[in-house]
Amino acid sequence: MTTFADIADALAGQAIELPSWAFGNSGTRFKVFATPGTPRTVQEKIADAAKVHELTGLAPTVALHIPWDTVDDYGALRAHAEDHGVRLGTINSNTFQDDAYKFGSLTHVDETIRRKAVEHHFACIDVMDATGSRDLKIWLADGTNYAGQGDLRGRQDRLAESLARIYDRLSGDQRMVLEYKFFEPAFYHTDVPDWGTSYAQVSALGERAMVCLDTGHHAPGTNIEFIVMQLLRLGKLGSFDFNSRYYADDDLIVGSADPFQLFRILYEVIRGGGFGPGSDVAFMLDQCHNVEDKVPGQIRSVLNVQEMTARALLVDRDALSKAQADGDVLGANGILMDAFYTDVRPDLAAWRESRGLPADPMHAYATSGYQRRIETDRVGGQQAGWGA
Ligand code: LRH
Ligand code: MN
Ligand code: MN
Repeated sequence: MTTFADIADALAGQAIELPSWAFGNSGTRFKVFATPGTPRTVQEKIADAAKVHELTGLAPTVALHIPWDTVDDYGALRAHAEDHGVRLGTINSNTFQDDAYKFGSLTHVDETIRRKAVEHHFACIDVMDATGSRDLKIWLADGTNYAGQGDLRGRQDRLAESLARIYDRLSGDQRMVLEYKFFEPAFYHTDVPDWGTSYAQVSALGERAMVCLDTGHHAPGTNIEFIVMQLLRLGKLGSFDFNSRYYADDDLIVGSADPFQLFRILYEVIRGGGFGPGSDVAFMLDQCHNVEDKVPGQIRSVLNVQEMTARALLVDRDALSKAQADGDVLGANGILMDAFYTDVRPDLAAWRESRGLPADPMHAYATSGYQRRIETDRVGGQQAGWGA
């Protein structure tokens, strides 16, 4: 039997990166609702992220999206983050909002467009140098809408060449993580649609190029934990973008739609050595809060990840291995389900208090007065994405 006391130390090392864009207003193509208190600047997004970390101890870094979070002085932004008790994390590039990229960016047939996209990534690496960030995250909207519209093979070859130019620019311990997504905004084909394509592309680059797995970027019914297992087995799982989905890339609060799936994913992460000392898998959120308040939305999200991590750590792995070896189908399944059904919330509350954190961070936020303050102080908050 594994008990909560056995896993308490392992939990202390957990870190979940918050996306700056989760604090901005977001919505669908039908409507973006303005939420009172929304940050007006990237500095205010960082202040909100720091509040999440202060109350949970779980979110020490904030990811930026360039150009959404462009500032003149990244050294000053880094100092601003550190003054608030957090650090700047992953730098996300963006080649999906410029007219030039209508028919592709790193895959475009026109060398001048490809160069523009590659140079945007060089600029992102300059930002990383100033912020001290380790990871450059690349997600491409590149793809086509109609069969025959593009030469699939040629686009893949140009992608390889563009990525190599970007990879060569990295220095020190900087890494590139390549995110895949099976559709949207392109609907016929996407140039990096699946983990296999991402894996093939990053493997050709070298050790510091890895795959980013966004949980919302798979077809319904995909066994995501299997992909997690395989990428860890191959040493190529660089990072997660966590969120929940019912239908497509819904970007809902992680663990809200299917907590059991989150548990199964985290179990494979732990089983595969992707959690704890010696692992460099980055845990990030990639979510948008369309109708709920954003700061508590992020607090709920990191707590959900923590809770499912605790349950996954509780799996009695020795007993599970034995049941598996014995061909004890229902016994093995029962061991996994026992851990999943364990209510760890009282233990986690006590664990937090023993570390000087509020037992219930959601309640602590609700009674802190922070939401009222930002609603009064900030008028005209921004849409997610369109930063300072
Ligand atoms: C694409 C994506 C990617 C982007 C983010 C805003 O759907 O998941 O990670 O950078 O959304
Ligand atoms: Mn993502
Ligand atoms: Mn997405």
